[in-house]
Amino acid sequence: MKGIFTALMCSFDEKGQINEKGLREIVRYNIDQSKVDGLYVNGSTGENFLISTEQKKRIFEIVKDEAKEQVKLIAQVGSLNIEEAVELAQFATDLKYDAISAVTPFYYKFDFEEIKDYYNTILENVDNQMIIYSIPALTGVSMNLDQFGELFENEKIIGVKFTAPDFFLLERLRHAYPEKLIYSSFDEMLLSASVLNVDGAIGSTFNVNGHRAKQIFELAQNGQIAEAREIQKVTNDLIADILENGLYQTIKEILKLKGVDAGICRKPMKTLTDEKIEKAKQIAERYL
Ligand code: NAY
Repeated sequence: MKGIFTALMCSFDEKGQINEKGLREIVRYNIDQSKVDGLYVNGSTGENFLISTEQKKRIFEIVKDEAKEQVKLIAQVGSLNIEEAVELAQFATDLKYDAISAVTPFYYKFDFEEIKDYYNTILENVDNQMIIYSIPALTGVSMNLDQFGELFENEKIIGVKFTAPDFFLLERLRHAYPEKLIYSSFDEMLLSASVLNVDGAIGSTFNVNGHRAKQIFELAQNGQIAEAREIQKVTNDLIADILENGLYQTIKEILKLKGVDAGICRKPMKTLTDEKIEKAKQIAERYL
């Protein structure tokens, strides 16, 4: 379960329906061209919070059918509707996903006991291993070292997707829980996290830049920091341009330029203007 995992995009058509052919092409591109170690399915990048339960299940099915056993698969099942989370966790487990992951419950200001109960409830109902998905900037939910430790007492919780720029907490977690899996999840901070000995990374930009993420991670593991820094620099030039132009939309546009039918983002995400489509082309030509 270690290594570089793409936070997988999903291809949607103008009506917001899943474009199965396009989704299969995205999976293939990640496995065959970028050679990533795994896929994180139905995360933020997969527009998970914009789609129905049936669509989430269909995406799990298509991705598993296309990837088979070629790479590791993590199914993000988190939901404010706990029955939906359990249903998706069972569904992905039946499909033989290697692990499930659940975003911390958000919107209502749940206290820690409620968050703990959410994870334990999902895990009581499913025979699989869980990776906590912590992304305070989007959920407003921050947990401290002791709280992570309390969640980790459940042996089925095998790690955390740590999507935060808090390197103090990251180092403390690494030190305190050497046996748990820690995935760094801001692609622009991959090298810094790798130096702290994370087990892997999960990222949206890996859909187009997975090959460089693999290089950064492997060079850092070999102690070749200067070389890794060069690649992180180019990576961050790319990420800065992508973020300025529109994150998910620009990644989809770049995939299209690579011959992958990545479709468009679901509303209320907007589509790119002609000017931004042109900019995406320039970004692809410059860096990819
Ligand atoms: C997800 O579930 O798809 C992720 O959280 C992937 C992590 C990404 N975060 C978001 C909010 O998209 O890869 C990062 C991020 O896009 C990247 O570092 C650019 O800032």
